[in-house]
Amino acid sequence: MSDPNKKSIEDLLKMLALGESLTPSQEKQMKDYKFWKTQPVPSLDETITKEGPIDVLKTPEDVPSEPLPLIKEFEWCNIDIQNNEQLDELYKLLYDNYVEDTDATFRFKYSHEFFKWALMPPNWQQDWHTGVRVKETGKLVAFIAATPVTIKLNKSGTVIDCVEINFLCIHKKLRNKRLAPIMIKEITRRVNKQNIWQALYTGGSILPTPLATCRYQHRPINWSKLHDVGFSHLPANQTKAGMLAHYALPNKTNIQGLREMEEKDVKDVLKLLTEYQERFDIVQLFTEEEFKHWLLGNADANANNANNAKTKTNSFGDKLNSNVIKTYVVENSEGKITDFFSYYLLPFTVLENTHHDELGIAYLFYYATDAEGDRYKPRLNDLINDALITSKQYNVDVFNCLTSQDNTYFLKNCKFGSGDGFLNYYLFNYKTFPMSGGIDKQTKLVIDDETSGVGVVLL
Ligand code: MYA
Repeated sequence: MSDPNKKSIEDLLKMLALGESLTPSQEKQMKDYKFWKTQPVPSLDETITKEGPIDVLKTPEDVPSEPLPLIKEFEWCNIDIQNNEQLDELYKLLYDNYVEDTDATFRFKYSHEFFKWALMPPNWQQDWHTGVRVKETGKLVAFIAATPVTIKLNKSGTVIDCVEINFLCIHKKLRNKRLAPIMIKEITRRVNKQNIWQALYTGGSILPTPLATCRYQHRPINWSKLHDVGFSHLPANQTKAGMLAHYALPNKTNIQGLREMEEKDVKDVLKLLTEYQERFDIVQLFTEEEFKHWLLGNADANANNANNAKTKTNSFGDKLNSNVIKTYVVENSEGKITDFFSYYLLPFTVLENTHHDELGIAYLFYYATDAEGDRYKPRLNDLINDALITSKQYNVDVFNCLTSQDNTYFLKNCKFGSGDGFLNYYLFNYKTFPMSGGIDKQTKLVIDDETSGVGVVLL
């Protein structure tokens, strides 16, 4: 029988979403958003009739040069991601404060390599890694990051240079003191100073106003371990052996020509993705340099892993294999890249469990195929099934994705299940037509075999 005190995968997923969906009685109205109602974002009840920017009147010269004032005990700082001590400070802030886990049984296990990958893509800026310290002690108590990203809205063909905002975190002791609006206004100032006026961000909380909402999906890889740590319960009328058999995966991948992506593939894979992404409403555009970073990892961080025994080299002696991002391509017999998939790894530390101290988690990232028509759905299913199989070698215990991209074409066959967590997508200072996000607006159930509109993947 299932133990009601144990966490279910749904709880895990809810936690990953960093927020929960609100019941209608808990929903705030626009007037209740004291901060957000002052910002250039669509209102909650607004029907979008035309896409476009909201506030267009400013130039960088109109933007103040000085940081926003903080109360006198605190000061602004930049976190130097290349400095290991400062990375450790960021790690500690996020470890203790980023995720609300009431039982304190698990935490995100960020590595230096993960931070470098997430925060140092080409054209990253030092002063977009914004922290707040206590003046007297120097203790880091808050953080927010912006990274450069180019977005394309396919319906209108509009390309927007914007930033992605992530890792907003305030120390638990400083919560509910209206520091978040100051952090957001300060990062807005720093980004605006660089003549950038739009931002993309996601969150579990409902704010004015999501352009799409996606639902978390999870696929157990190591069911018995998930059960051991209390993440999966045994459904009624099922046996452990039955669950193991249900989720069992072979050790060998199925698709012929599947191999790890190498640097020489960057151009071809980018072309494949760019063409594939035309099916979505909102997509990320990449330069080759950016694509290399996001799909093969941060060169500096990978180099730092040179002593790592797991690090492999290819036949040219190039260092392969970031420990964070895994990308595989399918090369056909004529040497053409026909498909690819990628996922990133961000494990949990498991606390106070006698058998396990870590839980391996993979998150689906970008993928594409040139298969069309009747071949499309079976091909996506084969690709993702191979992604699941490859993930076993990296000790992945659960493979997660959202209902974004065209994921609803494979969720069922590949044995993903819906979690309770939802992820809302937002654009700052831009109105877009709403997108389905792969779920029914009312029932929140997955809409099978229909594109979500959301082609962009945020960490
Ligand atoms: S999402 C991850 C967010 N982080 C966490 O969930 C970690 C744990 N939680 C915390 O550290 C704190 O609870 C945070 C709020 C920091 C989240 N996004 O200071 P307060 C509004 C936006 O008293 P606190 C990520 O990183 C809230 O509605 N706004 O609250 C993307 C209220 O405003 P209003 C949020 O709990 C971040 C006000 O803040 C969020 O102490 C994207 C209350 O402030 C949230 N996740 O701290 C940020 N949570 O009165 C936006 C609460 O109106 C970027 N609030 O309801 C916008 C674009 C900026 C750049 C633009 C460039 C052009």
